[in-house]
Amino acid sequence: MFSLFGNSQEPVVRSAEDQRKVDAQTAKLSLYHFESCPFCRRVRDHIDTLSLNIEYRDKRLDEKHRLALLQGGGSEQVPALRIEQEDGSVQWMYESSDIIQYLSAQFG
Ligand SMILES: N[C@@H](CCC(=O)N[C@@H](CS)C(=O)NCC(=O)O)C(=O)O
Repeated sequence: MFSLFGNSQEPVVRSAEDQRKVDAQTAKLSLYHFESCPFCRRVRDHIDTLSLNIEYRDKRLDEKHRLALLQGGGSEQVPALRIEQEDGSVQWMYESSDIIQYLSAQFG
């Protein structure tokens, strides 16, 4: 069960070196969202708790992001995580629970 009112967990603290490594990995990720979406907020809260620097792309504020989401991922539903792989291929992950699980497994 999740709260619509955010979470109060303390953010992860890493050494500067470790954070640099994580930042290099998260540079390949972007979160498509919009501000008032409760599922998006849940993912953003988790990103904050994991101290991840992930670019946010608001599909309501920027038509280019909405189109990229629709054309790339096949659906306008948010949250959606865009994952660019080492070989340049792109994967789209929908469902807040899956995104949270993925981020925890990678960076938790
Ligand atoms: N089960 C999904 C639900 C996501 C969802 O319902 N998102 C809404 C916004 S809060 C949405 O994208 N609706 C379609 C739309 O806005 O185009 C999840 O947990 O991520």
